[in-house]
Amino acid sequence: MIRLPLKMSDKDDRFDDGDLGLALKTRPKTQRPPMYKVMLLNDDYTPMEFVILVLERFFGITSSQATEIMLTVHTKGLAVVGVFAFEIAETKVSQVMDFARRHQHPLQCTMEKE
Ligand code: TYC
Repeated sequence: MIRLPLKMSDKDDRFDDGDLGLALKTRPKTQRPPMYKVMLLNDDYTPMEFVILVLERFFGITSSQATEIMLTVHTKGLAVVGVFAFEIAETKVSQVMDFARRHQHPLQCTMEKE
């Protein structure tokens, strides 16, 4: 009788040495950098149109999404506009705060570790 060599296949669990399971359970040495939520806060004076412009200009958000987010801030008091790495979040906050100050609006933008 001629014995054919056994064929190794992914579906044949006799050849499953568990490497994949081990790899998944092993903690990677590299960690992801922390991410930061950038939020807009409501106030009684900043015009709605200005907030929409800020969202479009600094966050690349479409005008219909920007309107939605602005209304969320207006009704709930604040909303997360985006989540970024530290330096990008910091830049967004500065850009928004500078732009609002230059236009003499009290709009507040803050960031918080996720
Ligand atoms: N509450 C403001 C108004 O009624 C509008 C507004 C929305 C202001 C969002 C700030 O982050 C803000 N004109």
